[in-house]
Amino acid sequence: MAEHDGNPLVTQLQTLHTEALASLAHITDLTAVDTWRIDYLGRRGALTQVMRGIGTLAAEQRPAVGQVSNEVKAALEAAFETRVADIKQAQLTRTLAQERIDVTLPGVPASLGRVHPSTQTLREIAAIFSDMGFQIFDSREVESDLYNFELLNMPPYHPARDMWDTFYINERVVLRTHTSPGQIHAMRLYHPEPIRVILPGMCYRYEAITARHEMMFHQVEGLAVGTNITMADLKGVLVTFARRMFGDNRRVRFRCSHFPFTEPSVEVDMDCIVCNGQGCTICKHSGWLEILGAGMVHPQVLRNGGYDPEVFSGFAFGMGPERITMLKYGIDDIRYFFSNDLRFLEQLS
Ligand code: FA5
Repeated sequence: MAEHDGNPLVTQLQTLHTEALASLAHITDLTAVDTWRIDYLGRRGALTQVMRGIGTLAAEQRPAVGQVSNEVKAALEAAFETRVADIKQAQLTRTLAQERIDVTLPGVPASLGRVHPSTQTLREIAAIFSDMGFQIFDSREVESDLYNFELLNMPPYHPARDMWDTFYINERVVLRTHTSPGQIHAMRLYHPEPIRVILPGMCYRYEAITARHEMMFHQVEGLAVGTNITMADLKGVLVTFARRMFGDNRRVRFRCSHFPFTEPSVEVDMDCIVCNGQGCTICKHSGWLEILGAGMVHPQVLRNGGYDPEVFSGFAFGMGPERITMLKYGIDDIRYFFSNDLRFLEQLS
């Protein structure tokens, strides 16, 4: 460039070159370096401004000054590229130093899905009854008032309806409060053949949630209809169930009760698994824990299902798998089942 000294444009270009390189040397981040590029090399940048002056020179001066300006431009562009590469490299070095991976740290365990405790109990119950010849019958969760109450011997305004606090969809449709309406569906489907089914499923009650009561819980209904079925069959089936579910030495007792759809009706207790019948806080010092409601199918219910009560008889029972799981594993609050707390769910699988 020395041969062009004296031309004011060349001097300007040389000054610009020195200044630009000096300011680039202080830049350490990518945003600032881009601003530098716009300031010096952009369409309205300092170099472009100076280069515009070339047009005003005498024709014979233009090629030489033009060449100088191109050299300055190429030098600044190269300096820019080098600076960007340096900044990126410095950033990478910093990141690598800061985010060093400690390969000796323990890995993050992969969480595996599990079967929900209620489903496990439902499967266990189903396996026990299937060994006794019961098949699974699925019934609907949204029921008519007719099936949930009337055909089970509870006409409108019958006081026994108060036993089941009900979610009404409308005047005639409810969320089933128990699995018993499935009895009528099964009977109407199979009559006059004999029946041996269990009906597992979700039930809903409009009641206050407590440690023993949920609004949404499972039940497993059992129903056997045939000729010569007696209370002894019911007892045999339920004692077998209790011993398979809770252990061979379990004692079971039948207590008088009342359900409008069974006659006679019983509630079935098992000796307390916590204190072995000695009396403790879990069994309220009675030595016994209630496990289900049951009875002989009421003649009117048999009739509603299409069976002649003079020829057919049957037994039915209804149990709550969550309560059974609570008894089996000493769980003191039913709310754990549907609150999705992994600390609870992981303990039971
Ligand atoms: C009934 O629902 C009758 N349908 C059972 C029955 C069937 C009797 C066939 C005779 C013949 P109960 O309301 O007692 O009965 O409920 C039966 C079981 O469901 C209870 O023993 C309990 O284990 C469970 N259960 C009832 N209400 C709740 C609730 N709010 N939360 C959790 N489990 C419940």
